[in-house]
Amino acid sequence: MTLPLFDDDALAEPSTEVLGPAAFVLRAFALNQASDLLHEIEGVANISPHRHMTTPGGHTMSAAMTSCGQLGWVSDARGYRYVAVDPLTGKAWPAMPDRLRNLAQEAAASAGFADFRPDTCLINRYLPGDRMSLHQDKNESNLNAPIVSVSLGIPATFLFGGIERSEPTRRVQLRHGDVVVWGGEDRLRFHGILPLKPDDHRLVGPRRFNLTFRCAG
Ligand code: MD3
Ligand code: FE
Repeated sequence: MTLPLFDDDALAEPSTEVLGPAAFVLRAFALNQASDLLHEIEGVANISPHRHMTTPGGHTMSAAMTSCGQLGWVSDARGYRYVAVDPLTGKAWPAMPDRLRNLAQEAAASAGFADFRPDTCLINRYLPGDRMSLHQDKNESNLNAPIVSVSLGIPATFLFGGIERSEPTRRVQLRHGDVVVWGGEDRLRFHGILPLKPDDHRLVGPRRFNLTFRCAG
């Protein structure tokens, strides 16, 4: 049987979808750890709360963000960058919980990337209607390392394009428990998230969390 447990969930049975030469969707990879992961996210957000950052162009991002690990991602009028101190609290970002790091490392290994040691995890929180416009992730110092992303909560339509913004995009549904690994030649693909539809996840509520593990420093 490969039916979802609930409509919002990844297929309950793990499977791998190949998106590119070095990009893989690991369906349901994090499904059985979801409630532990949500507790870890809560612990991080109790120290460094989710907040809406401003883009260099002066727009407010619709997803709210926080980070854990040695570095955290920030955006403001001066640009996008990774910093060791959370500008909201004036303190170091909360440490990356072992459970989160281990999950990311296992996902990377099962996609063929051994010894993935992320130094940051960006935690995006989306409410219905929130989106993320097409972009590349290239502020990380080590672009040879993959990015591992974990989706929790209500589903989202992920857009993934080419190395040039003008290339066509594919749509991939990301559900509660899905993990995606992007490395190699797929690492610099343009990607984004369409506005989330109104929905309510029985465990997470009317929201979606996305964790992205990176080697930024
Ligand atoms: C493909 N987040 O935080 S995760 C981001 O669902 C971001 O919140 C989205 O894009 C989200 O930067 C998408 C999937 C993802 C993450 C990084 C990638 C796909 C990627 C980097 C390169 C190529
Ligand atoms: Fe991104």
